[in-house]
Amino acid sequence: MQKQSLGKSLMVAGLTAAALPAVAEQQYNLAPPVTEIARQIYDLHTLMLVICLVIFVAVFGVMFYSIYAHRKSKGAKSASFHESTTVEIIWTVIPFLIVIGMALPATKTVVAMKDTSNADLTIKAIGYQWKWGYEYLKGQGEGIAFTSTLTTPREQVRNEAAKGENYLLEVDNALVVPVNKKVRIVTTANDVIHAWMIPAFGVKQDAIPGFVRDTWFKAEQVGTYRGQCAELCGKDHAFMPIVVEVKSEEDYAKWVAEKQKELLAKADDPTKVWAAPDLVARGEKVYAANCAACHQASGKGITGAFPALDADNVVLGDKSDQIAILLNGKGAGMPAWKQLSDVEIASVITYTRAAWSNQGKGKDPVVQPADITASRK
Ligand code: HEC
Ligand SMILES: [Cu+2]
Repeated sequence: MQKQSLGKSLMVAGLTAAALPAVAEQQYNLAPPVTEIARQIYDLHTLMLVICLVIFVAVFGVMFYSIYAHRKSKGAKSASFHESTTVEIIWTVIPFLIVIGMALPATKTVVAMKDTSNADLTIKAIGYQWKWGYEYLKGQGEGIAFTSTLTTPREQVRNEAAKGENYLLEVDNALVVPVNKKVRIVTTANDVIHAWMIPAFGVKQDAIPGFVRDTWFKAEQVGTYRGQCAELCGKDHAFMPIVVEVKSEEDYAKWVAEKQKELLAKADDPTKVWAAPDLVARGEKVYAANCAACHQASGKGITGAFPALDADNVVLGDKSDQIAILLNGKGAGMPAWKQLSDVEIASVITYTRAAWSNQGKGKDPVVQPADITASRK
């Protein structure tokens, strides 16, 4: 198949090249397939084209031959086969066979496209005006969520700057998936209908508000693949591309680990000012995991071994004293907890100040992560 530059042909047609991306290769043929389904679509496309071409040549060949060879000036007399049953049967049966011959393989592929069972990884793709949101629902990377927004600068759009290589096909956070794994994409939308399309995967699925649709792909090659929203969705329809990075299994695992760490850190932003109920809720978990073994869930401790934190002077006193004990430990029995994050320490302190009979009695009822950060120095 030829790869002719669209830019070149438009220039021949008298259009200026300035309106076109300078580098991006534009071609007539389908994108080179990277999945089994895309390959089947590609082959079907070629098969149909060849069938159409053969029919075209046969029909027009016979027609032009007849016009030429049996022309009136040569004294041709027209044959008369009006109402010939044989001819009518032939021109009914042959097209019927052709249609069946085309429909059978096409149906097989369509059925395979719809089979989203036994996926290794399930990702929800949410269409927004005008960006994509991704949530890893099931499989390796579960819990990861982010949005993916166009990064092409507007100057390039307004022709105030030269267009980059991936003009309008680049995003801040690409969807990352492992190679050779069946990835199920569940689509939905937040506002209007969008569509999730990656031509190289042979995937195009509408994302409809209030509905859930799905599709799948199994990319066979590591690389970066690009697509666009394929349903007219408003003024920035052309500005919400889709970028998928297919990584080796190892690199994917690395990416997942990094992403999960990042998300944890973000959830625990120590510079954020937390609402008291959030700190208490978080602190309750930290307490159960780290403190209850000695100080007991009731906060009453064990007489002679572990002091009660319920109605305890330190817990009801200045926050700085309690922070110091948590960071440095106390005596022989109370270990230092400096390995906990600032958010964890602040929340567990806030929890002890709000739990049991301590509620509303102490001096500093809420301790923020920033207090811990300051005390560590
Ligand atoms: C291994 C047992 C143990 C664990 C676990 C433990 N503590 Fe303690 N804690 C102690 C002991 C023992 C003391 C008393 C130390 C002393 O008086 O010298 C103490 C003292 C304290 C005090 C000071 C109480 C006072 O009256 O002086 C606070 C506050 C405290 N712990 C909070 C916590 C918190 C919060 C956690 C969880 C992050 C925790 N402790 C985990 C054993 C433990
Ligand atoms: Cu859209």
